[in-house]
Amino acid sequence: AHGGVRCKAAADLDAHYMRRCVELARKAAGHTSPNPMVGCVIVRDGRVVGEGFHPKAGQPHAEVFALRDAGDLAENATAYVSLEPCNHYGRTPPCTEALINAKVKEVVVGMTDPNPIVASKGIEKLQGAGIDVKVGVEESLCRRLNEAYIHRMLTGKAFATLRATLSMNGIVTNQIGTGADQSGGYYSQLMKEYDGVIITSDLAKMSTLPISHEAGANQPLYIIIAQGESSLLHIPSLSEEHVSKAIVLSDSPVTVKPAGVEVAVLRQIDLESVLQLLAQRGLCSVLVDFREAGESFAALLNDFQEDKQVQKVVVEVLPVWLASEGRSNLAFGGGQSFPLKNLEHREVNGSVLLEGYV
Ligand code: AOF
Ligand code: ZN
Repeated sequence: AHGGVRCKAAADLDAHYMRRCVELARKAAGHTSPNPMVGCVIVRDGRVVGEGFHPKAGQPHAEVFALRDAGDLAENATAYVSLEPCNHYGRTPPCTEALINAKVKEVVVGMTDPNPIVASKGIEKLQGAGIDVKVGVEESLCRRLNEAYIHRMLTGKAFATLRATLSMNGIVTNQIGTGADQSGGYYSQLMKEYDGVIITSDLAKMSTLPISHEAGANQPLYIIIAQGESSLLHIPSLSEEHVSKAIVLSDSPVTVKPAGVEVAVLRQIDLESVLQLLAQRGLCSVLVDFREAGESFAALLNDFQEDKQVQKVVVEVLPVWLASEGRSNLAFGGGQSFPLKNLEHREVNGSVLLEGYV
């Protein structure tokens, strides 16, 4: 019985340090694509001696920062990593080598890396060097952390989340809840975490582009859908700083456009080709921001469940009853009804936020 208690305590500790890895990894949210977010904690004799996370693609991996932080204390220590350590020379040398050279005794891994050039080879390499490896601690948390990275790796498409705000009577509205786009607000946080946001040219023309107000946030790439339009002269919010962060996707040649804006002409604008194009550009996640002025999205989003193009839905319900004449609801998604999975809800400044997976 004592052994059982000790085992449970050890498992609880493993989970505790892994949650810390995830917390560390999240510090780089919105900065790592096309790489995953990864955190690492080095523990020796029940004490944390090193911590690190992957800050940005091209920079060292989480393990390297944590090992540097631990210095000599990494010897005989346990390294916790939210993702399997890599075993390849990419932009940076393999983390397996760094862990072996540091003489850690044990490595606890949150999840294996879906990247085909890593896929379990990192674990095998560590085991081959005589290091104990434990895999799958707080695995669902680690998967959730990198749901977009995993999706892109497995499908070659960006992970898409559909977002909309509804009134109590189900009308789509352009307006978002009080404080939602201020620092700490849910919308500002989405803008920080997502690599890109898809909006219609109608919206781009009539209001300012959404931005994140979180400290140190990376602003998303603006993907402006312009179907059947040849002139985009007036996008008032495309200031100089935004120009490099915007791409217009059109199904017809755009003759007049704001200076400096990149235009990609697609034969046909369907969500699948858009998500493929974005993944090729290194985006892991994209928010499809459905606004009142977003009716041209309806075609894009038809059959999204059958197509498996949209992975997640975020709906904000405002405590307001809106005049309904001529207003739209979210009438797309194909002829099928289906439940959303892993539903979560919370109250944010008087609105209710619902999140679910398709
Ligand atoms: C880790 N720890 O912190 C990260 C890993 O181009 P590179 O060298 O940065 O390699 C990118 C790949 O390495 C990425 O696709 C993923 O498989 C892995 N990321 N691995 O051990 C880390 N960020
Ligand atoms: Zn690595």
